[in-house]
Amino acid sequence: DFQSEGNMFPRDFVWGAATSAYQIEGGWQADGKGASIWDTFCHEKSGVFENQNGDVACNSYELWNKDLECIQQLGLTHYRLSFSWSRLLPDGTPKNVNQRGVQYYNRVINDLLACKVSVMVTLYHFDLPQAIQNLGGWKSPGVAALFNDYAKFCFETFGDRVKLWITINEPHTCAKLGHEVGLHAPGLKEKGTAAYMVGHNMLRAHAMAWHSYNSVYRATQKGEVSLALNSDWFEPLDPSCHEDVTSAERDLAFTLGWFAWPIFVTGDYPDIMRSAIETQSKMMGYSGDMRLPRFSKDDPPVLGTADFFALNYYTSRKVTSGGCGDQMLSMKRDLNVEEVLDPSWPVCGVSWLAVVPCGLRKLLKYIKDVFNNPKVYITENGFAQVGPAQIEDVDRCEFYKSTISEVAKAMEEDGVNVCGYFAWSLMDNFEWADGFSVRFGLFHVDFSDAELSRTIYQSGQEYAKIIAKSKSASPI
Ligand code: GBH
Repeated sequence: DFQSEGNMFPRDFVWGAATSAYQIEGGWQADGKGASIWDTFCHEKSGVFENQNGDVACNSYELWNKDLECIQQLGLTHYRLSFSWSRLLPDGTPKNVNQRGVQYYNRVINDLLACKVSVMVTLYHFDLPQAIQNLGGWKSPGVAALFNDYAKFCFETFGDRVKLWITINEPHTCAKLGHEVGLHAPGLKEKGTAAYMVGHNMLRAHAMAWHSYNSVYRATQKGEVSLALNSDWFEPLDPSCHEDVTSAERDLAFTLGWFAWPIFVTGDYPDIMRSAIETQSKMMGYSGDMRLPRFSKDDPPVLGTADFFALNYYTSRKVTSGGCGDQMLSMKRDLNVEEVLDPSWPVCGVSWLAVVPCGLRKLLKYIKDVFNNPKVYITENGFAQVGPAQIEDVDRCEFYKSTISEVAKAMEEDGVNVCGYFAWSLMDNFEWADGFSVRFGLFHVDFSDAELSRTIYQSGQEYAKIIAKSKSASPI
């Protein structure tokens, strides 16, 4: 049995923390690395907080040993990192391999394994090689085959040691913030069209890579491949109001369902998503190509291309109908919901992050029921600080304790097959459009100090305690 404090997880439960390349590495042009769209986006001053950038970030490219010390101090069983595609392949293709980049990730992986820490690698966490953006980026159908080449290169080079792979992190965020809202690189604001095309090409890219692994590498390497999907938990503002209920369903379909339905349920997008988009196309007299594409028989099938479910969960919303002020075609108009926060939910540092640990339990139960009871890894979950850093982050300690206890309840009481939990993030880092003003770390990073010194937060100590307890008190 699991205790509610979360100290009775199965013995093989995965306890991790996560980071991503652009957010921590720095070394943006060290040793032959090619530029990525985030290098370009930041240098073009596209709206990042105080025009900050990830040129140096936590300098993990040079200070990896410090990160490893942090990982050991927490007692993690697993570390989730991402590869910088353009560090390994500066022009995006395996025609030119940057051996210094290969050496860097070899060292990281080998050091982790030597310390008995297993590795989960994300191949793509928002940082497309600029050379591929120049060919049209994720909007262009050809990107899928290029991604597949990159993925095969990584399986071939690192797959003898890496057994957990995430192809793409948060296609929803890449599509929406990168191509609809313009808050992320490449900063496009092509409302109501580009994001669906990008999402489609990401699904095609993911599926190709999964099939490559499945047919060429799985038998010898014996690893598992999935993609990390982010979703809030959405529930109706008034559960007795039919429109609120369908609005919450629509929100789930447009966020999680967009990517999970094709992979886990039908091989196609959710009906409610397709019909909502088609209705708007007609209403707005849209005469371009179909906005939400169809999957082609010429591509490898997407259905069944995940060996586990990887979930990034941060927050929850109450949903009610209407509320779309957009006069023009847009994703927001297609979705046509209004999202509100329950007044009882505390909002941590960043405005979008209401703290709702019980929403994670509900979302996990939903995933079990709707996506056929998959193995689930929570690949990201965390809590942010804004303003002067506080090492004694009592509220974040409470956050981790209550969230992990909700995970235990999901396992024990709802029978969800949760295999692991990764805190976001190992350390404070470059928080995309928020620059260094928002801190998600279990370790504080002093960005004003040339050494970029890492100091454990109280929440880091709390997490280490939870892990230690779990390891010593496991029932199985
Ligand atoms: C994750 O996304 C990312 O994978 C990770 O790199 C990042 O550091 C972490 O979150 C913390 O943010 O600005 O109002 O448009 C989490 C999912 C989806 C949460 C988009 C923020 C934007 C809200 N994100 N959402 S808004």
